[in-house]
Formats: sequence, C-alpha cells, structure tokens
Amino acid sequence: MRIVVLAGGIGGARFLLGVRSYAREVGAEVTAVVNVGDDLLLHGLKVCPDLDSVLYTLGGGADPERGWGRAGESWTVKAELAAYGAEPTWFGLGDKDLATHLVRTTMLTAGYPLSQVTEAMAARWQPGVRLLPATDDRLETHAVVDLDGGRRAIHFQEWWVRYRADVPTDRFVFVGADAAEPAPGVREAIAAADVVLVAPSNPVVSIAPVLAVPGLREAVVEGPAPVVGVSPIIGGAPVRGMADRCLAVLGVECSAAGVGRLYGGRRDGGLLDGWLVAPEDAGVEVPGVTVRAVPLRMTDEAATAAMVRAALELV
Ligand code: FO1
Repeated sequence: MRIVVLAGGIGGARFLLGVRSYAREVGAEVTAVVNVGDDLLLHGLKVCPDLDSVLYTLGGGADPERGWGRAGESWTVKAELAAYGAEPTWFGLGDKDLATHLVRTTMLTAGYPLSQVTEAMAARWQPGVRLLPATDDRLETHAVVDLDGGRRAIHFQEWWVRYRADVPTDRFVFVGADAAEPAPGVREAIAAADVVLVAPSNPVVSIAPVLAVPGLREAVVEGPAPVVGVSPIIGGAPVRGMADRCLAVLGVECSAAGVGRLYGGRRDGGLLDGWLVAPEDAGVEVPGVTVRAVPLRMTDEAATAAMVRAALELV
C-alpha cells in the first residue's frame, strides 16, 4: 500500500511519526509532501522550517518540546550575531541547526534542487519515509499587514515569530506560487497513492501553500486515491500553534466543521472524501464528506497510528 501525506511542520511531523509506525505495521510505503512556504533566507542561509521539523522529528534529532530545531542545542552563534547587532535577532538559529542550513545552502548554491538536497539530508537522518518538498521553486508565505501606519507584506516567519500574529492582518499571499511546479516525484506519488492523508497541520499556512502549487491540488482531487483529512482543531481550539489566528484572517470559523468545509468535499470540487474529528466534535457535518469521530490527540506514536488506521478504515 502507498500512503501520501500532505504536511506542514510541527503537527505534520508528529503525525508522520504515527503514519510511519502504521506503515511499518502493515508494510506500506509513505511519501510526505511537505510545505516550503515557511522557508526563508537568513544571514545568507536558506532555512526550511517544515522540512527540518519533519527530518529532525522522524530522524530522532528534534527537540521534542520546541518541536523545531535540534535537541541538545546551543546558541553560541546566535549570541555572536546579536553582539554584532545582525538582524534579525528575533529568529533563533541554533549551532547544530546551522550546520543543516550551511549544508543545504551550499548544495542549493551548487545548483542542486531542494528535492535532491532533502534526499541527501535524509541519507543522514533516515526518516523512514520519503520526503518531498511541495515544490523546488521559490514559494514563500507572506502576510499583508497594517504596521506603522501603512500596509505592507512581511515574511510569514516575521508574522509568526516576531509579531506572534499580533498585528492587523489582511491576507496571506504565497509569493511565487503561480510560477511554481510540483517537485519531481510529487505528481507521480499522488497518482500512485492508495490513499492521500491531509495531516493535522495548519490549514491556512501549511496545507494551503502546498495545494497552491499549480497542478498539485488537481493531482490530488483528480487522482484515484481517496483523500482523508485529520482535523487540527479540537473543540474549537488548535491543538498547538496559531491556526485560530490564521483562520480568523480568512474569516473561517475555528472549528472542525469550519476547517472541513474550508477543505471542502471532493464531490463539490473540494479536497476531502473523509474527515476525522475528535470525540468532542462528534456530529460535525461536512457536505459530501464522510465524517468520523476518533481520539485525535497525538500523545504518542501508537495513538497517532490509531488515527491513521481510523482514517484508512473510513475509506
Ligand atoms: N519559532 C519561534 O517561535 N522562534 C524562533 O526563534 C524559531 C527559530 C526557528 C529556527 C529554525 C526552524 O526550522 C524553525 C524555527 N522556528 C522558530 C519555528 C518556525 O517558525 C515554525 O516551525 C514554522 O515555521 C511554523 O510552523
């Protein structure tokens, strides 16, 4: 069996631990199509937060509490950069994490596409699933905000880390999306999939930028595989992160129903055949979508694997 997962960062990484566990149990192959909209150039280095969260988490190198960056990290270089007054100081790059960005930037500068860089890094981390960036092309999520009396676009990371979403926000834009192509292997993986899972990642700034790559959403919706999403919202609140703030920007209700309807039923040109919601949200209805209530707290790999099993039983 072949499973494709559309995923973002921290929530996506945790979910992929369960997908991998389930896949090992049943002998399935897993391909993760990971968001690149969070990526940014910083101190001359290309940082890919979602790919790194997935790589470190599946490779056993992630700091479990933070969810991003490395375990046992040190911040010597960060302090030195701050001593020089090198901006931005609001985005912390750990010393171990820097090696990842140096290797990635060196390979990108040498002309390797991000998908091949990711493959090379997976050789070290052995994530146990195939990791593909949604695209090898530039695609950056920016937030259009009102700041200092004027309206302007800031990089998603500035919105997320520096302002913690606490700034009047008009909309998100996926810069470069219209010229981007699915990374090599993405279309093929989706076409060959027996099921496509939408991880409980942030629907607005993690899943949407994946689906914004021209041809990617179509590959999923027109593909043979049933599509099952997992709600990132339980009882009206995001399990982690700021999906509530992001949904508010779109004017979408922060609920399992709201996100289910945002993705939409495949029958009506949307994405989903199935939608997993938490017991707290039992009874939620999404037109044209089979909804099932199961425990959705990813407390450990077994709990997450049970979610994956429930998703597959649903279709
Ligand atoms: N998040 C923060 O809240 N503060 C940081 O200083 C920070 C640094 C950072 C460095 C590398 C990296 O891969 C991720 C980092 N993140 C940080 C998390 C990042 O903003 C989020 O993981 C995603 O981009 C949003 O899902």
